[in-house]
Amino acid sequence: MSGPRADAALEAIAGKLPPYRQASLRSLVDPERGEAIDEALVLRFAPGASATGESVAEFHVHGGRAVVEALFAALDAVGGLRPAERGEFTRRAFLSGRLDLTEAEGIADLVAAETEAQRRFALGQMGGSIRVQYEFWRERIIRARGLIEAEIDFSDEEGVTGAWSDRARLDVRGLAVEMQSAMADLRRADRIREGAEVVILGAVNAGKSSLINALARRDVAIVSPEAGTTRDLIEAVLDIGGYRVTLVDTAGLRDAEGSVEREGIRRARARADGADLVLWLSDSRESVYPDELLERRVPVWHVATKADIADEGDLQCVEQISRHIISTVTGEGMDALLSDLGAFLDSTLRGREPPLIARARHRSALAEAVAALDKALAAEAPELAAEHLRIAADRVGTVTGRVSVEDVLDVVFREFCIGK
Ligand SMILES: Nc1nc2c(ncn2[C@@H]2O[C@H](COP(=O)(O)OP(=O)(O)O)[C@@H](O)[C@H]2O)c(=O)[nH]1
Ligand SMILES: [Mg+2]
Repeated sequence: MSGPRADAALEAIAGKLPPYRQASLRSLVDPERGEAIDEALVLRFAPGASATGESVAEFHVHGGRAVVEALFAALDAVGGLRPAERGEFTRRAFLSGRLDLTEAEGIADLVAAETEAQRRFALGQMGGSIRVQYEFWRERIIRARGLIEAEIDFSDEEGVTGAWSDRARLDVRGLAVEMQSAMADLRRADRIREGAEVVILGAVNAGKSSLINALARRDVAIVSPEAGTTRDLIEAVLDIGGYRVTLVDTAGLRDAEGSVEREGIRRARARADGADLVLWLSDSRESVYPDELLERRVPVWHVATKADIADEGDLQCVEQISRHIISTVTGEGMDALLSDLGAFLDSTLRGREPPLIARARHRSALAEAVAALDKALAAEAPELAAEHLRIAADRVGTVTGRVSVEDVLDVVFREFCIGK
């Protein structure tokens, strides 16, 4: 419970108020019916020293549904209370200045985190990694604006109106470059949050579906000696080396007769174009490295399959062109492939610094801020430049929530679960 009535409600149900921050055992009693509900630990936090910044009280009850329902009924009888909305505790924490919007978003991500990389990224954000940078940018924009405004005042005195100084210009240009390069981080952040994508391509019967099944440790795709079995895209979500990865199995590439298979092949190529990595599979006994791979901008690893039924000569030949030689039947080469994938994801996604953009919201604010900085740089008149800088600072401020952002709040807190 959070808010001014928290203490009164706690007292009505648990009796004597415990000292702040000290877990205390109490009998919970329905104040209306006088009936015992549970034996529970209760906790109490002072306004200004709680998660929401308000007076907070907690019941740690035995979790049976009947217990919780009886407690809710008792709370209802106390009056003046209502169930929290999604993310309302965090929202109140934001409104009372305990955290900024990016930190609130970090909490939502931490609650939803499934992989190590997601957890690490969310924890950093919850701790202010993004807030600190945006506040720093905003301060520097405001400082540059102050510099220009001082020049405006000064030039009035001297009776000269001229262009604004090179010093302020240099600052603004530096800021624009920094913020622009941070915008490129959205893809990396997306990959950490949503997962990277690895697409399996190759000729029919190369063993693509067998590989996705082996990696997913379950039968997601139908495996069959009949060519052209897989015709649509099949996805499996995996955790490889702490990163979330969507693995995509595709229709084998060949000059297909049926229109359904042709569509499958078109989709396979399109999906590969947007992937982070392509695994090109081919049977060790007839290994080919088609030209179409060389034209791709996405990195491609050549993987030779069915090592168990290839002979010495075949294997010597594929060793020249393959990054990995595997067999899904014996498991040969599978560990090496997995650890290579883990290292690849780590090097592409981890980076030296965590991304400074976690969401599209951050990116569009940054884009608007950079556009305003560019306009300031293009402006001759210092008054105009100062106005564009004011806009830029405002846009950066919307990310942390320093600038009034009523309309953003619903978007940010909607994705929370109830009770956070
Ligand atoms: N011996 C052997 N056969 C395999 C291996 N991988 C796949 N196959 C067989 O090759 C055929 C085609 O496999 P599949 O995974 O459906 O290939 P796709 O068309 O590329 O999806 C099936 O009969 C599989 O059992 C392997 O590592 N060793
Ligand atoms: Mg298949």
